[in-house]
Amino acid sequence: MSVTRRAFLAGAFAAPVVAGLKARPRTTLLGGGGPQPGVGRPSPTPSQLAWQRDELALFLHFGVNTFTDREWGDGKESPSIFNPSALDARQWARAAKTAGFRAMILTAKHHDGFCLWPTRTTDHSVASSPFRGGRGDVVREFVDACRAEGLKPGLYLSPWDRHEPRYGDSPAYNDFYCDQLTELLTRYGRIDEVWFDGANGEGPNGKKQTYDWRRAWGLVRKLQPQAVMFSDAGPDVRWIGNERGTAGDPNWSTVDPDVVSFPGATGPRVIPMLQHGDPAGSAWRPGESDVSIRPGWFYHPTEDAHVRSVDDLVSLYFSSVGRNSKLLLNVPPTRDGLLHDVDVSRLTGMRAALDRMHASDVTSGARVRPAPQNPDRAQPGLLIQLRREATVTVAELREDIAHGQAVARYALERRASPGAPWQPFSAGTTIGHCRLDRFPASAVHEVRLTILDALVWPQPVAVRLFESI
Ligand code: FUL
Repeated sequence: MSVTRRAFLAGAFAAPVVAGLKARPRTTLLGGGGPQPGVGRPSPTPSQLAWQRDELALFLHFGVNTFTDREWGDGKESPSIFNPSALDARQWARAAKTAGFRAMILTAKHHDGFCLWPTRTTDHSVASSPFRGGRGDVVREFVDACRAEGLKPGLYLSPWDRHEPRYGDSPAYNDFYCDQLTELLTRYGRIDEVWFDGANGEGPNGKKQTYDWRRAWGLVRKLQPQAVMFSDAGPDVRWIGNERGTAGDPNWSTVDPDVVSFPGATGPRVIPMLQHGDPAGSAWRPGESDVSIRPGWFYHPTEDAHVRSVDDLVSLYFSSVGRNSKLLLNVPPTRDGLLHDVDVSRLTGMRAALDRMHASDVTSGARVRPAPQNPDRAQPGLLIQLRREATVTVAELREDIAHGQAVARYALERRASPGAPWQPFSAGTTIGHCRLDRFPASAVHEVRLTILDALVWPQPVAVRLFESI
């Protein structure tokens, strides 16, 4: 527990201060009881909490498209083209770990229907390919590499399957899909995330498939109860509503589940709900921001010159992790089965840049007190007096979301030196698991955080300020 957090617990939200927090209509979320922090409000399961605390996951789009130079295969690809001769999943995992990622998600099957594991459900798999003489299993190598590097494995199994003839014959295809899920969730030990894409295109027979989501979700719960399931509609974590790596602002981790009740749901309220969540929402469903380091999701040699820059990756971190989301960054393996050197160097550069930004926590050892209250506004706040004057470029705020999310609006002010006037410094909406604000280098001696609006009495908010080195 940080010094600031300890002080906040001890002081800023002790009874006299909390008692002054404006009673807002939304406190009815408490179900009519007294406004105690978190009581009766949606809060994360242990798996959702662990998922969010990981902050960074690497996405790996890999399959026949890697060899055809396409983004969406049509299902007619011959397995004979799949031959990543130098495949080394440990190289993927080492690159991820070195860059501070804590999980990886592999496309076990994309829309083309080609399976990266030797499934019993179809011949359209690695078992029919020249990879490792037809005895290869990319999912196995991926999971083993995750375990070896201490990363959590996740799997993407596309419901849309352009190869499988049963697609569009709804009950039969749903059986087939659940059989594939069962293989993936019983053969490889613990899987931490199952990624359901909402794409629901035509079948090879031109027929439309009706997915049985309740059944698929129930199967995951039964076979891997600790895994979080991702889709537009969760049920555990939601798509953030775009593929640009940008969470909404505000971004609540709660949603109204009726607005996005199944993956692929449409309507005017869907994207705003995915982007922003809903402070009055009844389901805890934090947002995951998926985005690719390259223009495409799969590797294309022509995109080697279009890999995102380090600055760009750092911006993605601020617009996702820094807005109470998780960043799922796609880095696609090449035809050799390796992450490209350019991509790996950008990941390393991103880590170095983030480490430089966070190297000097000037709030460490600071004096922390409750802010004197303005009786008219009666908003809780916090005064942080640094041990020295510092030049600050990043502010990090964190709510203790184990009991839910509360803060709707906050402001930070600074004093450049003792006795100097207070100046606005930064302001924002939601905080949640992590809120990061970046600003031009600013001289700071003392900082005042004010919680301007909150659903309920907030749990302690941890504040850290960083000086760039
Ligand atoms: C989309 C897919 O259609 C893309 O190919 C990619 O897999 C992306 C992450 O999800 O819906």
